[in-house]
Amino acid sequence: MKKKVALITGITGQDGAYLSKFLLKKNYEVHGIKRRSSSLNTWRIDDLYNDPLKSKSNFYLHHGDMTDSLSIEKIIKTVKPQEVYNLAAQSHVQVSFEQPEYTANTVALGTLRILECIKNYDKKIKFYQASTSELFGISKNKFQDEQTPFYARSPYSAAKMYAHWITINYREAYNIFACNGLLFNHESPLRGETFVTKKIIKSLVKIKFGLEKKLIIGNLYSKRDWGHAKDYVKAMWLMLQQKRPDDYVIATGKQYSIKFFIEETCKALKIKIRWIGKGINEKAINIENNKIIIECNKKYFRPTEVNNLRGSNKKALKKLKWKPQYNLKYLINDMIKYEIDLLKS
Ligand code: NAP
Ligand code: F7E
Repeated sequence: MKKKVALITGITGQDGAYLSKFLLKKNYEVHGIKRRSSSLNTWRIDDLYNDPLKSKSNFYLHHGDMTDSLSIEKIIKTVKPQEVYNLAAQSHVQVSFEQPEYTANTVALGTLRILECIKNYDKKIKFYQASTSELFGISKNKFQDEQTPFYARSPYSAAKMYAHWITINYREAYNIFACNGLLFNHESPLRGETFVTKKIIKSLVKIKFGLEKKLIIGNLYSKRDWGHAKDYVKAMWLMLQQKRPDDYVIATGKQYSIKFFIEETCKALKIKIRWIGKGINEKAINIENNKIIIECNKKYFRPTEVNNLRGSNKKALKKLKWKPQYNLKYLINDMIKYEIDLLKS
């Protein structure tokens, strides 16, 4: 049987790496768009690229950029994919306040560029859009689901809002099989270093081994619904295997604060801490040596924050038969193990 062909934008990112592995296991031919950078940006997928047994003829990379429609068009026409997973983005919420125009260009217009190419070149291509729980912003609902109203709280969220609606519009206007995955935060050992979970784990592991003195953090009290990226890429694929295109919330339904995530990481690393102070002066002391190891800094607070996210995965459970396999404890231990192995090597 002929192999299915998938094209992934953002293949060098966290989700791109997990999705590539997932699709290669399903015997897909996987193509990815990577942007040119002065230093190598393929460390997350080097094992796929270099391993001749797994990927000799199934894994290909192409230079392109979400801001450059010529490159996107050329790649889609050359690769002739049956499925396109649009994961590329300036994906950091705080950075989007510093680079709002670039964020909009990559995230909002980048999505339009791909959809327009699908519309003009081959309307049978199935399209997955990496939508996000950030669209819910300051929701008062205890759980956010597919019916919860949106409220953008950052340039990132506003750009993703455009991408979300243009995906729905191209589905309705041109009958394209286009789906939005409203994914809640998902993490892994391959998470980017400036996202809060990776930052906490990396820093506390180094503190444990005496290689760093302090973790400097922002808002301890925002709450997130954190899952494992391994689970979430499966949901992306499942959306494109359904009879009809639709939009789905992907979440665990559990919610924890940043402070709780720090406490659980400390427990796993056997670092005993005590919190002192309030607000921006809140700190954590290592009970064993009385040293301050965690401090807050205004620098990491956002102009507008999303305080409270918790998703309802009922629709995904029912229609996609998707269920998360990994809990927060597994996630933390998986991330810690990766950092320790990295230090050892
Ligand atoms: P990530 O690790 O930040 O990866 C982003 C990818 O986009 C990287 O491959 C990056 O390339 C690429 N990229 C950035 N700007 C580009 C441009 N102008 N042209 C081409 N490629 C570009 O993000 P992720 O965590 O894997 O997330 C994947 C997608 O899901 C993103 O769209 C994100 O916004 C969305 N999302 C993520 C979460 C989450 O919790 N992880 C939740 C909901 C939605 P470089 O490697 O060169 O930087
Ligand atoms: O922040 C707080 C921060 O940057 C989580 C992206 O993948 O998920 C991600 O966006 C929370 C926020 O992720 C620090 O204020 C405290 O409340 O890890 P984050 P995010 O903003 O939720 C969504 C679903 C996406 O779509 C995005 O692409 O943690 N926080 N102290 C901090 N955050 C960071 N980064 N650094 C801190 O020092």
